[in-house]
Amino acid sequence: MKIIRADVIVTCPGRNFVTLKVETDEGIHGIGDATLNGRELAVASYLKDHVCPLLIGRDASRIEDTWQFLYKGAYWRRGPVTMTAIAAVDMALWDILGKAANMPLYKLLGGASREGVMVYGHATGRDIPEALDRYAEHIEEGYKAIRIQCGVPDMRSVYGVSKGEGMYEPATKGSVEEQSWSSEKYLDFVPKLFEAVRDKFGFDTHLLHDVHHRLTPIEAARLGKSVEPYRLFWMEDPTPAENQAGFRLIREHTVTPIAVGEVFNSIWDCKQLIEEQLIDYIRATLTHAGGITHLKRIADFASLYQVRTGCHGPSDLSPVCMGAALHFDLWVPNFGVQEYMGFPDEALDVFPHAWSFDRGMMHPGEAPGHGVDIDEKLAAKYPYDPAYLPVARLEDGTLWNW
Ligand code: EZ4
Ligand code: CO
Repeated sequence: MKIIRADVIVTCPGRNFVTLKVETDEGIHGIGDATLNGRELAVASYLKDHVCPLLIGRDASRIEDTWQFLYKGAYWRRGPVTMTAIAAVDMALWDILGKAANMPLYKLLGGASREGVMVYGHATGRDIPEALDRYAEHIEEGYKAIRIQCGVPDMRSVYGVSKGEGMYEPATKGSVEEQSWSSEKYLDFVPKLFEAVRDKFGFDTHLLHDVHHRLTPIEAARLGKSVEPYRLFWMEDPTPAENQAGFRLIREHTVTPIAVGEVFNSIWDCKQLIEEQLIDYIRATLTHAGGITHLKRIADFASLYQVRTGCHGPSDLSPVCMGAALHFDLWVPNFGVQEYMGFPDEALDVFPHAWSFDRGMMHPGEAPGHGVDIDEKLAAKYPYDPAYLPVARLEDGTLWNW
């Protein structure tokens, strides 16, 4: 089965997505997600100008060899743009293989390890009462795991909190939004938020929180220690992870579990964090970390150290990634949880999908491949609309980690 075409589709049904479509001489096609929020066209060009021509004539079933060819063959290894492009090819080829075998992807991977995939939703509010209302709604919808984010008094804007009504979307059109940040105000406030959740709802739901890279290691250690009574499922990205050894400092002080890795693109980004058991959950995701082929490698390595998966699943990864991730999650033995932010309605129409949601649990469905397709005619109605992620500055104007 030979690849005869590979096309990149850029569309904006509610937000921007980049999709790779690979076609074979047997009439089977597969698709992969290539979305890199705020830098979409760099990946589109990497694929169109450099990768797609190399795919023509290749055997579509040689997935591992194609991965190695694109990784080693570029000479310039790793990086989010390269690894997202490779991921899109990989996802599309697994989709094709599933369709050729008439099997859902999770069966090709080794079959289901569980009945369904526990996902966590986002409860966000401008203040504690609003955040608690959103938390209550998630409990009513059946969520077993809920992430909570909340505005901090006297701080202009906070990561994860929508400005108006409706879904949280970090990217803004036209220009870069400047947010402000004070670690002192946040650290004084956020334990009160978790206390309010546990006081009101008890300990029956898994409680998650995203620090979004804002603290220094010693501040993160203080946070983890101060919130131990509220038994978080995880605190996410407590500090930037370029310096993996920095997490030793956090580990010396707290038993609050740690999740890291949504910005990672390779097993090398995770290596020290995993082998020194400095984290509990690895958040690397299919689209940004080299697809099924590479995420399998990361998960197997993590399993040696009892680190479990917690794949990134924001609305800026397309429904294609969501579908493929659910197959991965249903199979992966060391599964932890899957993030699920939901999608704009227009995006769900552009990407017909086999996956389903029922009371906080998701299932990838039984369609062959990863079960997600693209309606190209509909996609063409939503042209690319450039948007940027925000930046954060300290109150004196210093550029900080967003
Ligand atoms: O800010 O995907 O845990 N989820 C997150 C996300 C990221 C966005 C950036 O594009 O941190 O909401
Ligand atoms: Co995050």
